[in-house]
Amino acid sequence: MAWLLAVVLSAVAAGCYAKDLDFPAGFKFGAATASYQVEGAWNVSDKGVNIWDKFVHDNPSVIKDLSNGDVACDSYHNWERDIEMAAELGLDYYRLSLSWARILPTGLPNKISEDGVKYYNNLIDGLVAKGIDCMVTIYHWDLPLPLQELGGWTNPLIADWFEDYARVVYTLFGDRVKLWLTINEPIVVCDATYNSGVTAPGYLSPDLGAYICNKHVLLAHAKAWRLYDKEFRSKFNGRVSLANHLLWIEAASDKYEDLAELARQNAVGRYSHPIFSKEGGWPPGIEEAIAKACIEKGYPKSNFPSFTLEEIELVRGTYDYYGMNHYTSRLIRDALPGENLTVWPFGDCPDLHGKMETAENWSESVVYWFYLNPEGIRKQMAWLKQQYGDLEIMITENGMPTYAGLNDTTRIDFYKSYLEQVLLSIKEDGVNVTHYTAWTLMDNFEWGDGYTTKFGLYEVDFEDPKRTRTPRESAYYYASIIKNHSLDVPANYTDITLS
Ligand SMILES: *[C@@H]1O[C@H](CO)[C@@H](O)[C@H](O)[C@H]1NC(C)=O
Ligand SMILES: *[C@@H]1O[C@H](CO)[C@@H](O)[C@H](O)[C@H]1NC(C)=O
Ligand SMILES: *[C@@H]1O[C@H](CO)[C@@H](O)[C@H](O)[C@H]1NC(C)=O
Ligand SMILES: *[C@@H]1O[C@H](CO)[C@@H](O)[C@H](O)[C@H]1NC(C)=O
Ligand SMILES: *[C@@H]1O[C@H](CO)[C@@H](O)[C@H](O)[C@H]1NC(C)=O
Ligand SMILES: *[C@@H]1O[C@H](CO)[C@@H](O)[C@H](O)[C@H]1NC(C)=O
Ligand SMILES: CC(=O)N[C@H]1CO[C@H](CO)[C@@H](O)[C@@H]1O
Repeated sequence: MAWLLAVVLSAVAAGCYAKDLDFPAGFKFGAATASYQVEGAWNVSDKGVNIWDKFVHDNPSVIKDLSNGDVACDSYHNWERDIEMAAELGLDYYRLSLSWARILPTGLPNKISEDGVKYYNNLIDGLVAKGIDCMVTIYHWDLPLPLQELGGWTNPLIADWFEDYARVVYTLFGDRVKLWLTINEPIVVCDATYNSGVTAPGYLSPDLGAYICNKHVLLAHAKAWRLYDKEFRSKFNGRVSLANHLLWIEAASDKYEDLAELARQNAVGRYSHPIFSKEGGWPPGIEEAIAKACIEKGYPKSNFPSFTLEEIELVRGTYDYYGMNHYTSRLIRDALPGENLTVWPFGDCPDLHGKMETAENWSESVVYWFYLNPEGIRKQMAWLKQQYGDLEIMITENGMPTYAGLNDTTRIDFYKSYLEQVLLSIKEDGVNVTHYTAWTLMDNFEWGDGYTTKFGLYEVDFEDPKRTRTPRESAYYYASIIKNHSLDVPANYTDITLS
């Protein structure tokens, strides 16, 4: 009888295994890009200049390979090919971003560019015709230059400028776009930008810029969400959130648990608590911690802005789901006296005297800030649920960098290991994850790394004027996951036809 029992048990095990690798019915897969990283055509027609155009032209040496996004993937001209790739992968949706200055050359709605609108209409219509939904980011870092010259995200009026821009794009595209993200990664827009000076507009403002910007992006997001809720939701029935960049932070040892929690509130909470928590406002402990840091640095009082009660209510609850970009993890411990602390977000945590480390068994990628820790994505989502309740989570970016080459076994392993953790979140932790977005559809201008590192499912030949795209092995793998609705993909998955 033993052999029969063994056969039955292994059949049960195989059955469970297959089932456990299946995604829930209705789970959706997408891939993402961003306007400045793919579009090129920086000076066509009446497009206005944005802060990335100016930053890379004025400071070519800040980009590793001295490159820029003037042409990038030339998606402005290759949009039909982009749609074809999205379709052959079987994507349920494509996440793209709108270039503010391409639509509103002055940044303000006094003038709408016909050519800019036509480009996005072609792209959106083409996707819809193939049955692919659009997830549209309204702002992915390319601020029109005239608004930057008035202070950009440090000018409180930005909330109104952004609301006006949002009204234009909801009006133009809202009939076909049902998933909106107001702002991509505000922690990069604010903290990385003003604390490091190495992203556009390249303006360093330590201890001040990031804090002011932090408040203004929240107000801008909130106004754009409320506008949709009030004037567009009943007509278009879409959903709006923002995409936060979440670095998962753990204590380096038990004695740093409180520090780790404060660091999570600093990294995630400053851009989430005001929107997603029941009570709203800044996260617990943060105002006090930053005030202390400011006084220590010699300021007479805290540089961190407070919210009025009215502002707390304006921002609180302005979401229809949680949009999460996730890449990597860190361990945190107390800094040693005199220890050199680098700045947020991929450095240390100077305001909290926290030193970041990585675990020995997290393998390195080709990018200095990126270590692989698949369990981090699951722990991050469990933390979100514990903090903000049972929200719907859409993973709006996840992916890994490699060097050039079509045989990207490490990327396949990455998607497999991270998606396994997503399945565990859903099935073991009861987290309501409904969307997964691969970053990125194709290689593109990777900000400070230029074209030296590649995140694409498709390789792009940047030497070729046509910017030819070729599927990597990971593209076949991802297409097969989507087709199979499971991580249990057939062994012959590379036989799928991609062009
Ligand atoms: C646009 O920029 C390119 C460089 O990327 C330049 O060669 C071209 O002359 C510019 N076109 C116009 C109309 O200014
Ligand atoms: C501190 O770290 C920064 C960034 O890595 C480096 O440029 C600087 O030289 C370091 N300073 C000291 C005193 O080690
Ligand atoms: C790293 O080691 C920890 C502790 O042993 C373990 O829980 C975790 O699963 C390991 N992670 C990886 C990526 O191997
Ligand atoms: C997940 O969230 C969506 C949207 O709110 C909801 O329709 C769905 O029922 C939720 N699923 C679970 C398993 O809670
Ligand atoms: C890709 O590389 C791996 C590891 O080097 C190798 O096992 C595999 O056969 C290669 N696949 C292709 C299609 O070349
Ligand atoms: C893989 O092999 C199976 C069985 O031979 C076949 O039915 C299926 O069509 C193949 N898949 C692809 C993508 O060619
Ligand atoms: C839903 C689906 O197509 N499932 C298939 C995934 O791949 C495994 C292994 O080839 C098949 O057994 C499933 O039927």
